[in-house]
Amino acid sequence: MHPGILKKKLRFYFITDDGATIPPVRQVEAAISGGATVVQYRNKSFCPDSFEEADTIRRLCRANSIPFVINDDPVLAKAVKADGVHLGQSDTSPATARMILGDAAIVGVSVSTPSELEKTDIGCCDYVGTGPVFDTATKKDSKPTIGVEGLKDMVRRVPLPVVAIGGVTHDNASMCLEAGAAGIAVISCVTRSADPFESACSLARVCGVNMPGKICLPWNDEFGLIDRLLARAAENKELHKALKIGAGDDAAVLNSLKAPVVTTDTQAQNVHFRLDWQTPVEVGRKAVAVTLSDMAASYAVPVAIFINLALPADMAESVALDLYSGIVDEASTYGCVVAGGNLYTGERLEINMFGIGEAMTGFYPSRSNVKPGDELYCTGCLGLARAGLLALREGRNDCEQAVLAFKFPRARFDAAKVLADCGVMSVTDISDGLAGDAGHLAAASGVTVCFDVDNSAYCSHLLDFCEKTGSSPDELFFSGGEDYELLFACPPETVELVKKSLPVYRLGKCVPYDGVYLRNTPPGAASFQHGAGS
Ligand code: 3NM
Repeated sequence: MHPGILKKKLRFYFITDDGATIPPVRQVEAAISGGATVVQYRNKSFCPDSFEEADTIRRLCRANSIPFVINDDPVLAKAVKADGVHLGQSDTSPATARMILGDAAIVGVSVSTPSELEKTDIGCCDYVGTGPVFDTATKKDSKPTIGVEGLKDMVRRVPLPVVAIGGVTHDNASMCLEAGAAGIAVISCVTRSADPFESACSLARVCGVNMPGKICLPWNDEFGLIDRLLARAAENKELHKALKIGAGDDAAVLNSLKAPVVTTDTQAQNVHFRLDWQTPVEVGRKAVAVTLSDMAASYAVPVAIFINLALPADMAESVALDLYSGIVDEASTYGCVVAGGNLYTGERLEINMFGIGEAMTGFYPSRSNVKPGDELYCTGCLGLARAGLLALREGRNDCEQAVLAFKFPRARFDAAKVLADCGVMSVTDISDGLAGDAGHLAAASGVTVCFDVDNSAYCSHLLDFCEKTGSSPDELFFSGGEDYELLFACPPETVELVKKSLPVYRLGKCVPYDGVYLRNTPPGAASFQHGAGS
């Protein structure tokens, strides 16, 4: 987890109580619906029978996008697939915990005093818990209280986020935050309160975090969920005229299409999107735009889409419903109906989408139609979506336009219509980056593309991003993927015709194949390949 994101998640840290009258699962429900931002499972008498309890709490945390940490034991954390572990001074060392759980895990450690800090290898940790700040009856073997001054001193010394623990309540939590703590950790203030939910809400208010008011439950009712998804898909009645039989039956029946065009695409969690960067609605919208972009590049008008959805068992039902809302809304902006789909349990959220459309014209553009002498152009800003991805990865909040370009690409049917009307014969959408997609055109047509890019092709938002981050505009322009602008090649006189209706940007020209497909690419320009976590 990115340190900036983890720091926010540490704000309201709830720890389960193995001595309270209400069971830990109910405690966690109250804490999460009241606004807790991270949950630690602490059970000093853990036995194999407790495993189910830990697993239920993990599923609740997952469904609510809340990190789930296990107290003391990294092996147990691994076994219950927790997001991390919190270690005491007498537990396994942070380095061993890191080895067991891997780089992506959250590793926290309790440090009470400067001398403990000296002995602790915090280089392997993500945060430090410090206390007891105030008197506590919950931890029987607790150390002497360190007070707010002791907390301040630790905040000064520790180069990681510090979470204040021990006797923290709504009355003193703000003192801890003012002392520089990234967050507060509580047990009894929630678990021993007459109303744990209200108590969590009061703490959330002091911490300045959102109070959801309810808990999201993991989906577990396939047929019920399908009905609710279908209800969302049925919202735009007008678009359903494209169907004789729509979603909900064994198969959809479409009104006959003269020249059907079919395309497919997959968006997979942690490969194409991340739910800590994008909301489910945003993910749904982008999945549609990306799928339909191929159709725009084929000069087809979209008619219907079908969705095959893999949902992790511990994902909240609300994620699937929001995803579908994004899908239905985005599809309807292109006049396209959601005509059916399928649902299954998968390891990660995956949206496999199929689009069916109808050809706009009597001819089909193809990557293999480029002729020597054609000019190479694109329909909009390149590299900005990749800049947005980098900004999200780095947790930057000063690159709004770049992030918008990454999150909300458009399938360029407007541009495709102009190119089709002007008779442009060779088009592709830029999903892999300019160098990659120009390479595809060149290889399919057996020509060489000589780049000679107009300065005006570099949009101001891209240049602004590069100035702020020290990135290379050339590298992003040539290698950044996912802009979904159209790349096209045609004779110079056709370009003049296109320019009357559409702003386009010159990238170079095509010449007879001379032994390489691409000439004049700047150093480092390579097609973007999806890797884990991209
Ligand atoms: N660790 P309450 S104090 C689990 O000082 C724990 O490291 C502490 O419970 C430490 O919020 C503590 O009920 C107990 O005071 C916190």
